[in-house]
Amino acid sequence: MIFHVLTIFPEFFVGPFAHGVVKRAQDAGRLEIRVHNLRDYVFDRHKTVDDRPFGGGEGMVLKPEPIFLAVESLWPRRTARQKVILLSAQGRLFDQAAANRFAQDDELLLICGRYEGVDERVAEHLADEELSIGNYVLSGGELAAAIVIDATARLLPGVLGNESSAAFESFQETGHGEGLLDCPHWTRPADFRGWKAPEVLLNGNHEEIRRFRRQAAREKTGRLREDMLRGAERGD
Ligand code: 9D3
Repeated sequence: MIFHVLTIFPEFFVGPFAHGVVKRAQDAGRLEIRVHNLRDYVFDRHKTVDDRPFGGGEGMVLKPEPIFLAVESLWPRRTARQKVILLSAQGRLFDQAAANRFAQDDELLLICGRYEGVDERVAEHLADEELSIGNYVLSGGELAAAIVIDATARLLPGVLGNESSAAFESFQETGHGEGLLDCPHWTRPADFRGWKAPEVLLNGNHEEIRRFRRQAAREKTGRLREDMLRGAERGD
């Protein structure tokens, strides 16, 4: 699959895609990431990407023309499997279900918002979806774009090496059913500074281990993610 990123900070993306699963996906030819500089699509004398908001107020707003021009020049004839995603603080929350959907697409173009925001006509008439990665304030959409690409890339067939593991997680299964957090994990040493790994995990009784992990996942979900437990009770 091909990801396009449209940004005023193209150099931002050198680091995030040079490691781990995203690097391997690119090396394996499963994933291509093309970063485009929004300023390459600005043709006015002053090379301005932003302007003051109508109605007044703080900050600047990304102008619509360069963004429309960029998308139209990358995709002169856009198909249904070529999606435009606007990353903004005002978007719907990105989640695992969205990553699963994106992994089915051929080409995705991520527009990184900056400044106070993006002219609303981009959301209304160009983007298929407007997404936020969480309820906190970032200074732009670049980190969000890297996160969307990471979450999607690892779902692509052949990327994790283990086909079934991606499919498994992509249904948001934990192995303990019912949408809980993953169970906690321990490794050697069994005794680290007097803090012991649970004995049950060392005894080789797989049925007992399975029950322990399920209970530990429930306990941890209840403690850290009450919202997920309520979801599990509702069955969603
Ligand atoms: C006055 C309110 N504004 C700033 C405090 C709103 C605002 C404008 C622009 C908040 C954030 C941004 C820039 N953020 C993004 O472009 C962004 C974002 C985010 O802030 N949080 C979570 N996901 C995303 S995706 C893009």
